[in-house]
Amino acid sequence: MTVLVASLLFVPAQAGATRTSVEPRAERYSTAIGGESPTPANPVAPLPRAGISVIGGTETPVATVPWQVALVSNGGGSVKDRQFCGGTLVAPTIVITAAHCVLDNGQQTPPGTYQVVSGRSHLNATSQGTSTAVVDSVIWVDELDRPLFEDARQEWDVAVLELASPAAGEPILIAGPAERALWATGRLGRVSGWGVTRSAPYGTNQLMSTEVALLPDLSCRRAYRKFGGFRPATQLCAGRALGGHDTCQGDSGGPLVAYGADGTPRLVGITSYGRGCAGKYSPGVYARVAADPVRSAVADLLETSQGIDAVGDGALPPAQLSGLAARENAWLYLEPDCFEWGPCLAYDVKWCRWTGSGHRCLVTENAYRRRDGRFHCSQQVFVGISGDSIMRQGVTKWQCRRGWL
Ligand code: 4AZ
Repeated sequence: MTVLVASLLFVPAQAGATRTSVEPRAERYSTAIGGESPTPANPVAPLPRAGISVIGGTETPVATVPWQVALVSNGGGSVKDRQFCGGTLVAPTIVITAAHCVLDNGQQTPPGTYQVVSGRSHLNATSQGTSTAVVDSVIWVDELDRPLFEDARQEWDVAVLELASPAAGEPILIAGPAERALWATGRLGRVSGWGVTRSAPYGTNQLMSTEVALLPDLSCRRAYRKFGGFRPATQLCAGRALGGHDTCQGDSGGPLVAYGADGTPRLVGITSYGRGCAGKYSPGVYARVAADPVRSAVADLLETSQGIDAVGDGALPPAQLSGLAARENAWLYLEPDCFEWGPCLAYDVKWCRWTGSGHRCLVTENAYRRRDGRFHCSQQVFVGISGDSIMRQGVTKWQCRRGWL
């Protein structure tokens, strides 16, 4: 096995960066000091949680998302029962997943204790696809060899696995620097996995997927203020305003993918964590894999150690937002009002209509006034959307206070 502990230089200090003063270093399991740790029978066994439910997904053949893989613990029992995380193929023998999927008490789980299952829609259909051994794993650490991923902060939730032989399926590229428009705020991404659904509290046998909107940092800053905080340097916010569609336990490590105008897929996020799953005003958190510092760290590792270019170039975004994206954009525009005017009680998109140049949506909002806690007003707002631009025709806070209904 090649010995490589790459020292990675990266673009420092984005706004909100908290730990980017350290120089992240890729640390391989095979060369990590103290890398040998006792092997738990099931390193990241999914536990059911109250009130969670991926939610809103549909059954998706792996051919639709052929980069999707499952991480499965070695041992007895069904494959489905041993699946603990998702992952994404970025080259035939390279998988990107979440750091928390391969960490146990701050130590990397020995790669010999789990396998990567690829090319398979139904986990228990063992005649489909391939099960491949993992020969090495890489996470990022600080100068004292401490993982940059910590439970309390959930930053740098990224790991790279090296497979013993090529997986089944089709690798995907990470969105490149010139492809930022593909995953601009308000665009949609597809998430997929075998994690928890409303009707399957321990995850599903069949691969599922759904669409989520790529949200501004503000949406997660607000949602995670009292829940560990949101750190946009390495985290990306995505979900649905009204909930109902989301990743959940067991989907971690899997892909968040944006699509170009011609359907070109690009990896933009890694499923990381959330405050429950699919709740209203409670988006999911993804590792921000298509922006620095994470993208350069991953790209440099793959370039240096494998000679692989895992970063895309030249994919253009769709010319228009879809109807679903329009509905989510309506919320993006109104979210600050809904929470700043008082606790947001109710928000709904009544309809969105295509006007020929964009969408026009009718939205209702209700809020309590902070000072007296009384129900204050209900307003209706029109939001017109054309491509990436959004304009609002509606009432102001002051009109609302004067009793406009
Ligand atoms: C989890 O526990 C998890 N809704 C993953 C994603 C989300 C929540 C929880 C996002 O693995």
